[in-house]
Amino acid sequence: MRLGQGSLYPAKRIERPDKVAMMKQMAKMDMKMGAPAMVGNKKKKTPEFLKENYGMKMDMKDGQMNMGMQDKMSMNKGEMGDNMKMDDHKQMKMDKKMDGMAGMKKDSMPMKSTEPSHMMGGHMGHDMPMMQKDTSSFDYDTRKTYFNYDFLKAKENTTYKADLPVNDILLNLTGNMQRYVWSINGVPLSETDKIKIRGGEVTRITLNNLTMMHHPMHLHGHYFRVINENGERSPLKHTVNVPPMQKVVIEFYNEEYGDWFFHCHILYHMMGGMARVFSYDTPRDERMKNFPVQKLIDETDHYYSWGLLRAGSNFNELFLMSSNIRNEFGLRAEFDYNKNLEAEVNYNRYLNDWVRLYVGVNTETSTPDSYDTFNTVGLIGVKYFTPYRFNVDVSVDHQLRPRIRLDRELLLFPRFFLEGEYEYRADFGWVNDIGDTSYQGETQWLVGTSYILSRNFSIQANYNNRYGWGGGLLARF
Ligand SMILES: [Cu+2]
Repeated sequence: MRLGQGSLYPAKRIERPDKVAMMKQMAKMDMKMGAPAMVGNKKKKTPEFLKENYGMKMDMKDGQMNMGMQDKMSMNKGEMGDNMKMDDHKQMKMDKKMDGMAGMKKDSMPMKSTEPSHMMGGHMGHDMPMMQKDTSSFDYDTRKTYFNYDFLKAKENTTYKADLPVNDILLNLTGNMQRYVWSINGVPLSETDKIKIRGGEVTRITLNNLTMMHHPMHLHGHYFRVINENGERSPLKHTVNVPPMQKVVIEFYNEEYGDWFFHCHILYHMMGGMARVFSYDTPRDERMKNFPVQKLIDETDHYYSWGLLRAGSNFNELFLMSSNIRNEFGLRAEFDYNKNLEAEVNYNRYLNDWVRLYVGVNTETSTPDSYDTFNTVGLIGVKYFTPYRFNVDVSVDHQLRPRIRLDRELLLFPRFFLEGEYEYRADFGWVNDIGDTSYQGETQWLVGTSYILSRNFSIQANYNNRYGWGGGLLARF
């Protein structure tokens, strides 16, 4: 069916991306992308440090990319040998000629921004699957109407008096897709102070997006200038979108009072911590008495709970998890049908995005096939989610038995997962009596596959060296 008289344009054919090649390519580029959502050491990892060390280092306002980056880009472009991309560039050139000067300026913006977007398609590191969705599906090259603030021009001069003092603030937008923690300058709202705004001076904020998602940043109670190519006629907005790996400068001058909320308007990001309170350091509005700032802050640091149940013919396994930004409570239990059981509860404290320390209690049946005796130990350990997505867990219990666990899940085909798990625990007899031997080792491993049936259910099959072959259901809730 066709509505209207407009000319028809065929949908663009997009080649199937070679994900393996893209991954290789990304691995070669030694870019640190995605600044941490939780920087850990705030003194060392200042906003300027984050800006320098993460991200694409593209300066959209100056209209040029950082040289180092550009070199890598062009090199990789060549290696890709991507026909599709060539075509786009040719087309770009043609469009420019036809549109003349005016069009050229506008075209040149999205073009610069498109390079990294393509490259990002096979983003390396921790956030790969989500990223792909956000960037590669959107072809910036051919969409000249791609949202661009340079299209907006104020009707009159919006500049402030030139002699006003200017307070420059750098706000890097940061986040971690794996944990879904979003923050500013690597610090979520719940762990920071208000940003002081002084009346009588211009507040100029550089929003530098170090994530692979768009963040429409919104400031309550103010209109700010979005500095663009229209100079003194830069438009006034209360919300500005900051595209992935790009920078937007805003400024405002207001004689307001009290506190004003500034946040990403993707509410999931706001709830994940991507927000700040701007404060004029004057008393808050009386009417806000029942809404203390703490209430807002708590909103952005909720506990979320989820679980996983593996119900199998050989053994069953249950995971329960409850976590906010810094803290996590976990339960893991496995049991078979012959009275063998192991359960562990732990409390984890995140030091940064990938590392957590934990304490826990582990209990397991110490006589095979019987619930008669249990060995219960307290333990302390560290978990690390590594690049290439391995979970590493090293701990020692109060019987001085070190333990290492490794696991990895791999999406092999759409809906089809491969998983592997390995655990080794040694006992050197420092506490326990292990007889004449110098040490005893205990290994447990599992390889398995699962196929996603629905949001909550998968079917699974696995081999566990303790429980043998088996299969059944996997439920997520
Ligand atoms: Cu956001």
